[in-house]
Amino acid sequence: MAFPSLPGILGSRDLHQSSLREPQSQLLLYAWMQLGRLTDNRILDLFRQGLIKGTVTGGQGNEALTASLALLADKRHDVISFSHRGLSGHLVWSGHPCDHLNQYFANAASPTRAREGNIHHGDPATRSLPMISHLGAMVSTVLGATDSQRRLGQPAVGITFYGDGASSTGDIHESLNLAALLSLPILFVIENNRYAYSTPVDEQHLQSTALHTRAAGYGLSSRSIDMADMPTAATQLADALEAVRSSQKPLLVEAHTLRLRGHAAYDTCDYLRAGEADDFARRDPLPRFRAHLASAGHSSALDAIDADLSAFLENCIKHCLALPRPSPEGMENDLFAPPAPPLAWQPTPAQPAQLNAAQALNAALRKILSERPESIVLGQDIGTYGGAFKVTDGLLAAFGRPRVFNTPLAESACTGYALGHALNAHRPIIEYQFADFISEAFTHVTLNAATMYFRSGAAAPLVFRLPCGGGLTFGSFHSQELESTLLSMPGIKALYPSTPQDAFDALLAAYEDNNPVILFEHKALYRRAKSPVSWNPNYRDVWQHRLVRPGTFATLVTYGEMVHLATEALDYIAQEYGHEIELIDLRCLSPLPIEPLRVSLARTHRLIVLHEGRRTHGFGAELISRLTESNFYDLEAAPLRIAALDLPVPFAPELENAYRPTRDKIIEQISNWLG
Ligand SMILES: Cc1ncc(C[n+]2csc(CCOP(=O)(O)OP(=O)(O)O)c2C)c(N)n1
Ligand SMILES: [Mg+2]
Repeated sequence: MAFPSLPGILGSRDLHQSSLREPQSQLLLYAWMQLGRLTDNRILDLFRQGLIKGTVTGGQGNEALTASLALLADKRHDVISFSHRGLSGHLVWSGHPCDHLNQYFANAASPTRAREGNIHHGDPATRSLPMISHLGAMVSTVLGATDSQRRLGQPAVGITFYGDGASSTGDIHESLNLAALLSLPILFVIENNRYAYSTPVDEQHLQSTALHTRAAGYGLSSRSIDMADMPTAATQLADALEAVRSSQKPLLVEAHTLRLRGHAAYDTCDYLRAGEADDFARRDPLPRFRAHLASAGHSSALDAIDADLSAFLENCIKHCLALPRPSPEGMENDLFAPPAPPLAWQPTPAQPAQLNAAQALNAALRKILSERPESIVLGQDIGTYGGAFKVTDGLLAAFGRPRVFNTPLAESACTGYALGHALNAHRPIIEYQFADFISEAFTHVTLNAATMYFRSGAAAPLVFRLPCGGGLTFGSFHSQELESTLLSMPGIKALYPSTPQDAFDALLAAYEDNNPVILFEHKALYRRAKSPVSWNPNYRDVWQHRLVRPGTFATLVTYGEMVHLATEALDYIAQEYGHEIELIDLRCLSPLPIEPLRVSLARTHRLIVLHEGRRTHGFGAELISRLTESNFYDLEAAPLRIAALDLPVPFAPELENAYRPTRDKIIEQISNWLG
């Protein structure tokens, strides 16, 4: 069933700076603003009737800002992210109003397939980046997608909206700095509506009406625009947008805007100061703009627009209320983007070279950078210095900036930036100096990137390289194994190679996957030993386990550095006890290749799980649960779990050895288990 036809006045979604003075342009702008207001008002009614769930954060009072910029933008190239007050902008930018109503109704055909609610959507195909709730997070993602556009030679500007409250988040500050450093054409727009939930802006910042002055700290220009007076404000926005487009530099605009219905549907606004509500009503741009147009002789045109839009909106609501509800069927198949065919790799290096894991990863990065023009490599100190562990040694010299570049010390924004690239046309490989520092980017990794495909249908091909693990006396903040923490969040794939060849193969396999993939790189393996590394046509096998040694007495499952410790321990056990224990290197931690473990266990009847991470909530808990569920009647003994102590990683070698599994402790625990 086709959506109701758009009224004629909504026939255009483009406004040009030069035509803003023309009555037709102003009526068009008014019409889109009015559609936004009417829609937000009806959404509130429908929410109160129980026909819309979740929460409703209305854009009433903010229409002038988001509709103007959406109309003025070049929608063929530009990138945008709206805030939770941006419905008017969404309506202009893409789709039919019914698409956006479907999102609110959580209908089957909603842009997020009902997997996200309210205004948490976008349109990745037209570079409207789907919003996540975490305030501030969308900004860096716009930076990345805009940079990706620029690298493709597109004359794009990125426009990103955030509130006065959000402007206090670290992500915003990291993003302002990053945009300044990379000289990105970004229009940062603060929606200063004087409140963040119930907190007045003067409890947010010292300069409550001059948030834009912060730009100077990053070497950026800024402007302040009062949105009350349209069309003057629209002209000022057009000038700001044009300034970014022509200068190709970031600009911060503080728009003094309104939040007329409080924070959300349930907000009684008791916290407003005396007279403030009246002041808001007086400054409402929509009736002021209407009065301005009426006084210029357009009353009957305005009346006709209002009537047409109201009738159209009611038709849209009726239409959407009759559309099918979502079904959970097949939902679990949509966590990951479907497998893509292998990339057309050159079969090089054909001759095996003796490499350690760091060198193997370097070789894989060189291969990717030389064969795949869409690849970029970024991280702290990865340029001239070659990375803290020299994995990126020589890449900057060989491939140059901007394909290989140092990032500022800003894991969160740099991860969002990489995600923006991935959503557009590039495939970033981002190195975290130590795995531990990914905690700074937790939102972007586990909520923004990891959920992207499920909630928007957009693939996010990204590789996160994590030098992890201990045994090197680096203490609590440079030694952690974070696989169970990160992988308890759905939507991330993960590989954990234990040999130089697997490291080489894993990087290629991770790179060509259409999902965010974590590559765990145990630091002790970087220089552990050299072994032959060459092009392996079966490089995709790293998504499966590797049988390290066959056995009949028990199955030991492990990964990473522990594969090597376990090999030594099992040699000893075989000699001392005559028990041949099968050793499986898991290699892939997500999605978990569980079936081969079941087959092995059905044959050996005993299970040992070994990992370097902590015991409680550790990865072994998941492995043992799953295998016990499926193979309970095969088991002839209680499973043995060998893991680190439930402590922060201690520093001194004596303490760290007591903390994490060692060859001798593995032998001791298996011996005790044998009884
Ligand atoms: C990082 C983060 N912390 C807390 C929240 C909960 N929250 C949602 S909206 C909001 C207030 C936002 O204020 P502001 O940025 O000024 O935007 P406004 O709602 O005023 O448009 C808060 C605290 C959130 N979404 N994200
Ligand atoms: Mg606010």
